[in-house]
Amino acid sequence: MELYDYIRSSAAYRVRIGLNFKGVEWRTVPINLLEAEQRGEAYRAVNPQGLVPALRIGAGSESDSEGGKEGGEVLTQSLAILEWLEETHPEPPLLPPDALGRARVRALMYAVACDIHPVNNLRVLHYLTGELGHSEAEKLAWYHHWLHQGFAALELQVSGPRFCHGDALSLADVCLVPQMFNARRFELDLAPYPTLVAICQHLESLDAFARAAP
Ligand SMILES: N[C@@H](CCC(=O)N[C@@H](CS)C(=O)NCC(=O)O)C(=O)O
Repeated sequence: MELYDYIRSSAAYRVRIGLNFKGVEWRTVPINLLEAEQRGEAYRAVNPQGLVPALRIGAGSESDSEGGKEGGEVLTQSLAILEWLEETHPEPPLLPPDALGRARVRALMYAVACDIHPVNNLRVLHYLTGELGHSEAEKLAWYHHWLHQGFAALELQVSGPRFCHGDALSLADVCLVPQMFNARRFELDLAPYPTLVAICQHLESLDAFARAAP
């Protein structure tokens, strides 16, 4: 498998953790977000959204005679990729065996990936300081505001002290660690979130997470 990847992308980081945890073989295809490669024609042919990650699966399955394409299928959206990975590589699991547990894990992962992350994405922050003319300080205030709102709720929702849900690794953990990494980069005060910090410290010591880290 080939992962269209940028080292500091939280969404790509989630998928790197998932791929490592499932023990599949993959290689990275770097897309430099700082040089706007994600918006270039070549990458838009892979993912018209112009966002990383994208995962190419089954590469090489098409013959060269069919237009010399890279072959295979391209999956986009980190959560869809992780769910696909879970369905096609069920062991070791990243979702609990019970329906209630799965709903809880998905609620936590969506809280991070659908509510916290999108308003703090690179293109949103660039729009604030570019077209809308806000200062770096205002950008940081925006980032901290939305992170604090999201993390305050998450701190109350996670089980801890080792995992977000119960006593096993799940997709919620896979989403939490990259968001915490990002929060540290933007110098968010994590003192109000001792449970999230403890979970993250534990997860970052695990092999699949350590090898995925930026
Ligand atoms: N919902 C998407 C989000 C993907 C996304 O926002 N990726 C960011 C990096 S974390 C990106 O490519 N940003 C490029 C840009 O903002 O121009 C997913 O989960 O895959």
